[in-house]
Amino acid sequence: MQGRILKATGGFYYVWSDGILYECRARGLFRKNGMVPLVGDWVEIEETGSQTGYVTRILARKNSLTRPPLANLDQLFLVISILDPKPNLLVLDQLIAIAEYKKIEPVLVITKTDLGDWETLAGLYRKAGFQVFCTGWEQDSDLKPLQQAMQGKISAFCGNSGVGKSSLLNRIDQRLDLSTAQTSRKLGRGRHTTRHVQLYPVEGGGYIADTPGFSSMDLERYETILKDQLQYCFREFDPYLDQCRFTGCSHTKEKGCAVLEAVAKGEISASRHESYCRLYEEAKQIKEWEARQ
Ligand SMILES: Nc1nc2c(ncn2[C@@H]2O[C@H](COP(=O)(O)OP(=O)(O)OP(=O)(O)O)[C@@H](O)[C@H]2O)c(=O)[nH]1
Ligand SMILES: [Mg+2]
Ligand SMILES: [Zn+2]
Repeated sequence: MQGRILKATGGFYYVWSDGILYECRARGLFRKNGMVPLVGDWVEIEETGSQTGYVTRILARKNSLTRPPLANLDQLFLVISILDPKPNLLVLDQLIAIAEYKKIEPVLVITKTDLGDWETLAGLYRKAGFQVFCTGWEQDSDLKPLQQAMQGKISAFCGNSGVGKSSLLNRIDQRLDLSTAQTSRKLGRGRHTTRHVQLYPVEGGGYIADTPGFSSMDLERYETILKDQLQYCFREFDPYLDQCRFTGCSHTKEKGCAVLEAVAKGEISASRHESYCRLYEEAKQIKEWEARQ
């Protein structure tokens, strides 16, 4: 039997197969070959009861992420709030780059538009070539288009703790009834409200994952992108990459760099290029560090 893992918690995998949710354990063999089943995985299961079983095989993955731990994503909704917490563009650009690297379409969702200027941020990322949805208390014009963008795809909401991921999913589909900082404050559960990754069915087809938020420090040991690949993870650099004077241009400080010229002319935003330079420096160090091993 085959099915999809919708939730993983406490050593159990919840596999949806043919209209039944099976509570499964994983066979020991996964530990041996170092492969851990992920939410989103398409797996083979062996029934041991009417709603229990074993995960015996993970079918080939389209892609996977370690944080949030998910497999087979079509798109990643990167959720950032205008305030509370304030956007960290370096972290955002890093997440976008990782999504691009893994061929997962990054889509931006700006929340809490009631708390300040959101048009500048939306404009910046639209100009860079991304789809951007904007929502806030008393701004729900993008809820329907956002719901439509989720249909027929496997997507995830990803972003800092407290940006309003769960609140937004509740507004899109009231039946979800996810706990949010607002509803759980009384329980005194601390900063993080959502505790596990779970895929929920989308009305009209597809799945959407709510994920626990991270703090920017968590990202240090995130996926690494090789420095020479990083340029391809900034989509607005594309038209300029073959116009630099030197082959192997790093697009950080070279004379005759077409990317730098585009930044100077305002065709590429300075903040995106700054993130690129910071990530490039990090990528360089990782390589040197690895080489020393
Ligand atoms: N002003 C304003 N506050 C919002 C909005 N959306 C959510 N909030 C508030 O932001 C807080 C955090 O919301 P959550 O939905 O729990 O955030 P989350 O991203 O799911 O957080 P984690 O589960 O910890 O990752 C709550 O107190 C919400 O009421 C909004 O559009 N405007
Ligand atoms: Mg949440
Ligand atoms: Zn260049």
